[in-house]
Amino acid sequence: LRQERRLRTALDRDSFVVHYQPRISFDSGRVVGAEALVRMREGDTLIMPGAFIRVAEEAGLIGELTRVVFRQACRQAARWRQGPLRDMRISVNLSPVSLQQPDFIEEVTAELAGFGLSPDQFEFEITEGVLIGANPRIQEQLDRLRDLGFRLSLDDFGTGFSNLSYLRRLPVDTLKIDRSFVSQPELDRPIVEAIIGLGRSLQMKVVVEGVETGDQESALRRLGCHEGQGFLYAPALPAEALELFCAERT
Ligand code: G
Ligand code: G
Ligand code: MN
Ligand code: NA
Repeated sequence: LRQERRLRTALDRDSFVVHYQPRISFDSGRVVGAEALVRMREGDTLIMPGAFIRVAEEAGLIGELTRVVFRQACRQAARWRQGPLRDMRISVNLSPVSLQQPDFIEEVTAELAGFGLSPDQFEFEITEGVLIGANPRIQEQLDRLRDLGFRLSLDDFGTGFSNLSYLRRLPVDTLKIDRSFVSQPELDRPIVEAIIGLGRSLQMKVVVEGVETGDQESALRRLGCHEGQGFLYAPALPAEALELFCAERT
């Protein structure tokens, strides 16, 4: 309950900041996108999402939090639109709870329109867990998002026991291999190879999270991953720091 009150207060005071972790193409070495990762500001400290996302879901506040994050991401995309980062695609994490909210799609399309942005500048990351129940409502919402032009990715892939026949019917573009197979403690080659094979045979892009060393990067590239994210490149950064990071890499 105390956690819930902190969250409520933070929402009332608009105390959330979004940081952006770059996603790198293994082909070109360039930044092709960034994942929006929310932090809660309390005084001088930034609280990481692991400490409050679950609370938000349980307290019925995740819809509001997602709205706050998506709005900040839109504001940022609209700024980046004007300069060298104009092609940056922003990935926003979606809780399965948001997908079940009836007006969710109307809200995001209205928000985009308000900023003059188009859906193809955004990707939604959905955790593999949404596949467990093969929920027709979720499938329908994902189809609608895809039809509107949003990209969709399955996050934390490999940890959620997904129903593979259901995976085939989902309008998902990208698999994000969970970082636990990459760097904790080392590359789990058989699992990573299997996921890459699955993704490629379903014509999906395969992105790997948690890339921490150059050796991991070369191995992953050889195995056929398309893009990577991780501390080898950068942690999640404030928007201005991401701009500098991109400027230094090109
Ligand atoms: O920022 P950090 O690396 O600690 O993120 C941990 C996890 O928190 C991420 O893997 C992601 O799943 C989740 N997360 C971060 N930001 C958001 C958000 O805006 N919405 C939701 N639903 N989850 C988020
Ligand atoms: O959406 P997701 O839960 O996967 O969010 C990414 C999380 O992974 C964030 O909490 C981020 O801080 C963390 N992370 C990002 N890159 C790395 C990395 O290279 N190594 C490790 N250990 N964690 C990472
Ligand atoms: Mn994610
Ligand atoms: Na993940």
